Amino acid sequence: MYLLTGINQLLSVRFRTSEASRDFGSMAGMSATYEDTSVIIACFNEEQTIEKCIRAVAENVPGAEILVAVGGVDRTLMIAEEVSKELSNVVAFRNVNDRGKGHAIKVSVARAKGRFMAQFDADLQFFAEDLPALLAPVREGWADVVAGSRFLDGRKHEAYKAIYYRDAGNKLLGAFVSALAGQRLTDVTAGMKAWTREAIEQIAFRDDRYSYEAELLVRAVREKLRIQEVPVAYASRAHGNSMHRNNLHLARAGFVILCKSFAARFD
Ligand SMILES: Nc1nc2c(ncn2[C@@H]2O[C@H](COP(=O)(O)OP(=O)(O)O)[C@@H](O)[C@H]2O)c(=O)[nH]1
Ligand SMILES: [Mg+2]
Repeated sequence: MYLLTGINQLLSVRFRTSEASRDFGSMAGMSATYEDTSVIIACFNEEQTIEKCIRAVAENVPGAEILVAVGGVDRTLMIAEEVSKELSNVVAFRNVNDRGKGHAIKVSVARAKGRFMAQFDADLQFFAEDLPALLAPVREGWADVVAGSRFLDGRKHEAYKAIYYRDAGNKLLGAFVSALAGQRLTDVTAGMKAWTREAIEQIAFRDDRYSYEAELLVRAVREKLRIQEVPVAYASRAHGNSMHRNNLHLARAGFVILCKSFAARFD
C-alpha cells in the first residue's frame, strides 16, 4: 500500500514541462548531410547484426562519422573493419580493456570528431530511421541533450513483444529520475541519445557500465542543460544476448541504476 502511494506520488510530481508539442517528424528531413555529426555504436558480441546496423546508420545519417567501439570476443570487429573498407567514414576499433557500455561510449566520445554526437545500439532494437529526428534538436540548437523515449506517443513498436516487468521497471526508473531531476523524463535507459560536444564534456558521466544512461541525464539537469525527449520505435532483440541476462540480473540492474542516479544528483 505504502509502495503504491509512493509510486503514485513519484508519478504526480510537478515537472518542468519539456517542449513536447514539437513536430519531430517534419524536422527529421531537414539536413541532407551530417559531416558535423558522430554516431557511436557500442557493441559486445553483435556479429549477427553489426553489418546491417552500420549500413542502416550510414544510410540515414549520410556523411556522419560512425564509431564502432567493440568489446567481446566474437567476429564483430572483423565484420565492422570489413565494412569500413567500403564506407570511409566508418571507424571500427577494439575498445581495449572494455569495462562496459558506458566505458565504450566515454572512449568513443574522446575519439569523436563531430560537434554533435548520437549513440545507437548495435542489436537493431532501435531504428536508424529515428536518428535524424533524434539529432534535430541538438543540431538546430534548441537542446543540449536528447533522450530517445520508447514511452512517448508518436512511434509504433510493431516488432516489440512486451516484457511486463522490464517495461514497468523502466517506467518506474523514468519516474524516479524525473523526481530527482525535477523534469519529466519518460525513458532514461533507451539506447538512443544525442548530445553536443560541449554538453557531454560538461556532463562528464562516471559510470562505466549501464547506469551511465540515467546518470548522464541527471548530471545534464544539474548542469542546467536543456534536455529534450523524442519518441523512438523499439523492437525485441532477435539476435545475440542482452547484457541483462535474466529477471534477477535485470532487477539488480534497476536497483543499481536507481542508487547511482541518486548519487549523481547529490554528490
Ligand atoms: N563495448 C561494449 N558494448 C556493450 C557492452 N554491453 C552492452 N553493449 C552494447 O550496448 C548496446 C545495448 O546493450 P544490450 O545488451 O542490448 O542492452 P539492453 O538493450 O538493455 O538489453 C548493444 O549494442 C550492446 O552490444 C559492453 O560491455 N561493452
Ligand atoms: Mg538491446
